Amino acid sequence: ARGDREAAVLAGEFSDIQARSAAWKADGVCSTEAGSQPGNVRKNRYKDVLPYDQTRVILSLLQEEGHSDYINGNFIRGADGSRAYIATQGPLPHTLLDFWRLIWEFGVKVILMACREIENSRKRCERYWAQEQEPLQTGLFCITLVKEKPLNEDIVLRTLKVTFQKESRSVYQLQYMSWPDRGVPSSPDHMLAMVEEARHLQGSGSEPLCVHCSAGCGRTGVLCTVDYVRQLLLTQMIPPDFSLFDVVLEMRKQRPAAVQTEEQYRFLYHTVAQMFRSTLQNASPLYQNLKEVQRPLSHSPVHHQHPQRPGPRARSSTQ
Ligand code: PTR
Ligand code: PTR
Repeated sequence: ARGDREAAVLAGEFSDIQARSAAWKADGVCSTEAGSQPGNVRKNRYKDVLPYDQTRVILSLLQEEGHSDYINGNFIRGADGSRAYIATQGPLPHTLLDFWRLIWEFGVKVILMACREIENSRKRCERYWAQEQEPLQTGLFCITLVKEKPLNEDIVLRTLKVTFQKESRSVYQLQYMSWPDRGVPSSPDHMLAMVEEARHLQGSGSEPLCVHCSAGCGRTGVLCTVDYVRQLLLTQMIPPDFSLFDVVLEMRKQRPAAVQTEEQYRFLYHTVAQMFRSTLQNASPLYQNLKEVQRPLSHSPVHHQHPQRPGPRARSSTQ
């Protein structure tokens, strides 16, 4: 019965999130002008997933050479308020160059990829990385594969060398191979390992992580949220009124459909609960105050007090 209640609460929260996202679009808080411009329409993988103007990534590199500033991607703020993530779609054949302009311009060191090139017999992402003996050239960028190895059964780690105008940089790519779109990974552990490895590779740099799947929404939103909460836990910055609901809502305000399905929201809830538990198990005295915030992970205990709740109509979907 507890599980049923929990599922009902999470379903209610998720439908609130969807109602709020829809309202932001309707009243222009989140607009999608740039993505609808005639020259940009064909750069969107899915015509119903356009980046919000308010947070969209604007490219300047190579603009003078006549390339546009547009890519279907959004900045998402991290736990410390900085531009911690770039959430973007899996590149198309004709946006490969834009993708590498983005990686280069924003100094991205680590790319997290949560889809495969082909899923359900449909192309989901153009291969933008190189294979052994097969460098990839796009515009002035040359990409070679330095190393490829499994991180665990679900994840591959590639080390790429990217050269642009005589300068070379290493870029790491972690690809989650078995996470169905609209679905969830089979367990949180490998995904958590992916996020940990990404942060390890990132080192002390403050460049954004580039996170993408096919649309750059559902799975991408899950990964960004997990990393966000991990950073909160690591820096011991869990706010007293922490709620997953608020974190996901913030993601949604910055990238359309971030965390796309109720199942993904439920999965996140359990993953985050697990992260809190293991933090507490390894608790140093400094973490003791976290015991206070472990319970109200879900927003519902203070449902009626939230100042920005949608009206009772949205809430009644919980019943
Ligand atoms: N129009 C597409 C759809 O059929 O749902 C857009 C879409 C595709 C949205 C995949 C999300 C998708 O999942 P993800 O963001 O995890 O790639
Ligand atoms: N085409 C997909 C779907 O309908 O499920 C993807 C999608 C979902 C696109 C939701 C946009 C969405 O908007 P919102 O952010 O309001 O949920």
